[in-house]
Amino acid sequence: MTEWTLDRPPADLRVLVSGYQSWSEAELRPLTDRPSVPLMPWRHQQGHDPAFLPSGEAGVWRSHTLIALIRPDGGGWVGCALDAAHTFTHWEARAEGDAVRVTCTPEGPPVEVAWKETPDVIGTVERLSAELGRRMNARTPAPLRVWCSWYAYYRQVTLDAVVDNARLARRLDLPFDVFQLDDGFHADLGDWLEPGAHFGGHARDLPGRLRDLGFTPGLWLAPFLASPTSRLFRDHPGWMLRGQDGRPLPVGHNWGGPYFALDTTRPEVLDWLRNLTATVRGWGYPYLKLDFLYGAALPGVRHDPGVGRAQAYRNALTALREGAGEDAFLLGCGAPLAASIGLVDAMRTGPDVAPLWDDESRRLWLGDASGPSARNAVHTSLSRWYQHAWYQPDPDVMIARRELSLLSRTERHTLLGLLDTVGGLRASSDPLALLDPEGLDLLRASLRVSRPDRPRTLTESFGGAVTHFTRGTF
Ligand code: 9PG
Repeated sequence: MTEWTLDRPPADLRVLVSGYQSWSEAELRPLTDRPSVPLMPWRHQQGHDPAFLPSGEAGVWRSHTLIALIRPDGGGWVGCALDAAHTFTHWEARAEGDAVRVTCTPEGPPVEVAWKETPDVIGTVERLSAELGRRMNARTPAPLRVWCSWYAYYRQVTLDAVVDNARLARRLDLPFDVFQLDDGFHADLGDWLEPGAHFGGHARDLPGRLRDLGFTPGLWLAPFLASPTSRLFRDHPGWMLRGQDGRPLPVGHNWGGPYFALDTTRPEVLDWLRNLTATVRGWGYPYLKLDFLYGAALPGVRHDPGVGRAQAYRNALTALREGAGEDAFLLGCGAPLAASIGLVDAMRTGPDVAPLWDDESRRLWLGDASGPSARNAVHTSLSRWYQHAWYQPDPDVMIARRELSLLSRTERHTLLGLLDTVGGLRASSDPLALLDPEGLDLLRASLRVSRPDRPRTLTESFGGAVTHFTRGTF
């Protein structure tokens, strides 16, 4: 552990924290505020690092990889790990009487970190983040425009619905690059290669039809997970990450029940993962949304206890990359952020968008700002603006429809503006037949903002609003 003490700092310091994985909240808050801890225990695994949860104490802020303390004049202090391949770097800033104590604790082998006092925190955050990206050979390809089935059809998606949307997109001349099938096509969590009963077809039959319409086929997988009812689990119960009691460890609660994660320190699991992405690549999917990736980085009992969490995670992601191919486009989601640099092309940098602005009861009363809402998605991905040097950021989808949505017109336009500010991947998930002329204009605008020169600095993209951001009024 390394420690720094700031004696008598200004009273109105703000703290910028990055969160652990895609869905963990990242924010800029007065140091004296109290960070929230989700009341539901299963959210600790799904939205946070269970080994380093938010403190829940006023004035005590925890962050992964990067932390900054910002004075009202824009100066302050920045701490940043300069490598994340083997180590999760835990930062804590603690207001204590007249001082602030900052500690940095590596989980894993020692790691080089930078700690700087600076007149320009925003600029220093960007420079250190770029340095980390360079050292880890970040992949930052040109942005893509993606239609994704999730926020249109959720698990009720069918093969025909995706093809119908692709046909309509072609007819309307909507400039999508990728049509991506999300959750809902497979037999069970882990049984990716077998069709689900409601999908009305087989995922391997979709790519040809999308290609004929001029789109690149994309597919969603949660490759590290297995449901207790899956064939994967029945055939290989010994492949699961275990708890201290020796039993498969439940690693979250979704899809109507708990689920397990693969132990990626087993060579046969890495072979299985390599084979999975090679198979779907062979079906014709060069674009993969790899979701719930936190499953390979959880604390637990592994076959090889000598492999740390960050390394177990990177080995697993490397196997997926090897199977998919060097030229595949991999979007990480629900993923430890810095540990993914160099292995993914794009990364979800916030919680899910939903067709509503804010789920205030869940956020404030249950202490969980990782739930789906437009507010949570843009609040967190904006607070991670500097991560464009790590991968292409994906702030999640635009929702332009009026039907099947609680977003007001103003909220739809605000969502568009904030997604544009983050830049990176441009995604949409409306059933296209639902869009009225105004919705289509909004959708086109959200695709137009896709640009290869992502915003370099907040000042460029926010203009005068940058002061509001650094002052914490956003
Ligand atoms: C498919 C979805 C979509 C979406 C992903 C992810 O913490 N949670 O319980 C939780 C559940 C689902 C979720 C995010 C968090 O959504 O982000 O785009 O692909 O899976 O199931």
